[in-house]
This record gives sequence, structure tokens and C-alpha cells, in this order.
Amino acid sequence: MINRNKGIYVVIILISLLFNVSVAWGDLNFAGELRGEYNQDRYGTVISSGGDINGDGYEELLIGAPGSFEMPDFAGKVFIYLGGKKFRAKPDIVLSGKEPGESFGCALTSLGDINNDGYGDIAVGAHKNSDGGPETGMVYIYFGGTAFDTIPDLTLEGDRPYEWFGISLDGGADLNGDGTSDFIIGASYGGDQGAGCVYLYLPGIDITKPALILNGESAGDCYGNKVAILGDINNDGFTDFGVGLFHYSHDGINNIGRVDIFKGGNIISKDPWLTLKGKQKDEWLGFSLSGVGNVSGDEYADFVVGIPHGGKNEEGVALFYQGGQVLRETPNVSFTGTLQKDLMGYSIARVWDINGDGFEDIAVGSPFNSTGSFKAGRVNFYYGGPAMDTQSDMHIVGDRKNARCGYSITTVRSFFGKGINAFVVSLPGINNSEEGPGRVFLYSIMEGK
Ligand SMILES: [Ca+2]
Ligand SMILES: [Ca+2]
Ligand SMILES: [Ca+2]
Ligand SMILES: [Ca+2]
Repeated sequence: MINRNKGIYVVIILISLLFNVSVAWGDLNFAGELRGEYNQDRYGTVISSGGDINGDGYEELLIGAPGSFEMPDFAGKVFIYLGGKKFRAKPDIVLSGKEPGESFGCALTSLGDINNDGYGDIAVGAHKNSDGGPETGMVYIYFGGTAFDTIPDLTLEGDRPYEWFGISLDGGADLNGDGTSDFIIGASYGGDQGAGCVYLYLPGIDITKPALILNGESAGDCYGNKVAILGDINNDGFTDFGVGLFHYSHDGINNIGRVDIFKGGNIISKDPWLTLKGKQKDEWLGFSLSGVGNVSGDEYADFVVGIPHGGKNEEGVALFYQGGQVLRETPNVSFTGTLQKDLMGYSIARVWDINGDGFEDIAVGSPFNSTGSFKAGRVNFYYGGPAMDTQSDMHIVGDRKNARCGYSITTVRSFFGKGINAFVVSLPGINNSEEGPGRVFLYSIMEGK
């Protein structure tokens, strides 16, 4: 079955027919297209759920347009689309950076409720902000409420020039068990050696100062280029997290990449619980990293590590790890891109249970895949279960040459009403001036159990 909705092809693999099961579940229904304002503004290079900032029960969608080298006077913008029953193409709130070229919107996250007023809060990174010295970086925090304004309620700065504080962000979970949501900020060139560092904030203790700083080891590793809250991997009641350093080199092999996994707890140790390293030169393990919920159906949260330049011909690889009391370096399942230079694993998203079988499912983006059109991009969906195979169960592809479908992907829960989530995929068309402003496609999707 092929649905053609506004030029994008939604292909549902009819494995289900073999079992004579209805295909009603698992449908992605195209809901609409959002567009950026300018060429080169990089609209859609970063997208995220904003959580529920106005307290109406619907989560919000955040889309960043951090700008590019070609737009030196553009500070960057973030567009907020409030959840609601109808698709609307216009943003409800627009946040702007304050300093030309600061890359406001280079990272975005929901924070959960960090000031304990009952409304979700959000953070925006601007890694080239120079308030505290050249390209020290800044994170802008906005508290939610029924009357949301565009003035940041709190700003946090990096420690050193050129450390790129705010290049990565994640939040919205309680890591130390004090009942308040915590958050993590990466600075990929921070620390004494410029190896990168990660700042962990526990707002239940102090909202303005990090409780813990984790440091990389070698210059150029880009420790903290990715930070991710992963869910409770060992089921001890504390949410766990990970740090990616895609430029990590080891034994003379450059840029193999690395991921460190840390346990949450009343006291959070600086020593990683598990370290995963890439194998091939320039394969970038840990460029992406995401918690994916409970995919295998046990009581442990699972996670996925991306290796976008992995595989024999840079098809890209995504490694699925099941949580448990013990973690092993060997993944439970390894998904590979279909064509050379697909860069599968560039993006990963938790999608909850989209086919109603009680197991959470996974989405992985390959923005340089050419299934639909030359480097139009593709997103693969893998249905969860106790014994997963390596074949994608459903996919979407970009609608035109160089669209880069899947550059960034996210799920916004209850965006279209209770239990009706938005699966959101960007097609920013970067590195391609004739593409025009970036685009973002929204699909409505029912959440199963
Ligand atoms: Ca809302
Ligand atoms: Ca709040
Ligand atoms: Ca845990
Ligand atoms: Ca499922």
C-alpha cells in the first residue's frame, strides 16, 4: 500500500498481510507542512518537543533556525507551535537570539518543570554567544505559564572562550531523585584541554550552578557534543543519562567516537557505568544517542546509539541496547542503512508504541538516503518486541532532491489531542542553496498501550 500525501510517500510494509492482520495500526497520517522564513536560516536542523508549557495537556513543538555562515547578522530564532486539536502552519510564539551569529536555537529541549510551578519549562542553546568571552556560549531558559513571554527567565553561561556551551542540551527527567527535573548542558570544546565538558544541573539544589562537571580527556574529542537523558536503564528508580563524543580517537584511529553511560542516583558518580567505542576511522559513534523507552517489553528502559558514518560504505548504523542490571558492549540489535552514504543513525527518536502491540518502537533517520530522490533522506521505523529483527517495518522518504528528510526527528506527545502524538521530521535541505527555506513535516499517529 502506498499513500501519497502531499508528495511524500508513506510505505507500509505489509508483513502483516502474511498473518492476515488488519493494517489499521501503525499508520502515519500526514497532518501538514511547516516552513522556515529564509534560505540558509537552517530552520528545522534542530527540532524537539517542548513539553507542555501552558498547562493545557498538549505538548508543544519547538523548531530551531540557528542560522549559518552565510547569515552572519542573524542571531537565530526558535519557533514554538502550541499543541492543539487542529494543525496550524503559523507559530504561536517566536523567540529570538540577541547577538548576531550566536546560533540561537542550535540545541533545544523541554526541561520538565524546573521551578516547581506546575508548568513545563524549556531551554535554548546559543553556542556562539560571546557575552562571557568569544564563543563561550549561552543557554536561555524560559519558564512556562498561561501567559508565556519571550523574555528569558534565566540565562546560563559557559566558563571559557570558545567552549561552545549549549551546543547540546537535554532535560525533563529527575536524575537524583529529589522530585525536581534536572538538565544537562554540553560544551564540546570546554575543559582545560579543550576536550569538551558536560555540566549537570540539579535545580532542586541550585538552578544557577552546575552540581557536577564531567570532563573529556583529549583536545578535539568533542566530549559533550551530544548529551542525552536515557530513562531508567537499570530500573533502580533513578533516570540515567549518556554523553557522546563523536570525534574521540583511540590507538591512532581518528574519530571512531565514544559514548559514556552514567547512572542517576542520590549521588551521581563521575565514573561512567559503561563506555562504548567505535571501531572504524571517522565512523562517529555517539554523534547521536537517544533513550527509546521500553522497546523489549521488560522493566528496563532501552537506548540507541548512532554511528552515521558506520558500515562498509557509510550506510550508517544504529545500535540498539536493552537496559538491564548489567550492560554489555555488544548491542542487542544492529540496524544498518540500505544504501551507501545514507548516514543512517544521524538522528534517533523515541516514538512510543505506534502499532498498538504494547511494545515501544524506534525511529532512525538517514538524511542522505536516496530511496525517494537524490539524497532526499529517509526515516526507518522498527517495531519493538522481545525479539527484534534488523528489517525496518515502515519508512518515510523525502519528496525531492537534497531535501535531507530525517535530519532531525522527534515525537510530540498529545500534540493533536490526548493520545494522538505528532511524529515530526525535518527536511532542512542544508548545503543546497536552491532548496529554499527548511521544511518540517508533521504526522499524526495514535499512541498504543
Ligand atoms: Ca500545551
Ligand atoms: Ca515551570
Ligand atoms: Ca537508573
Ligand atoms: Ca510497538
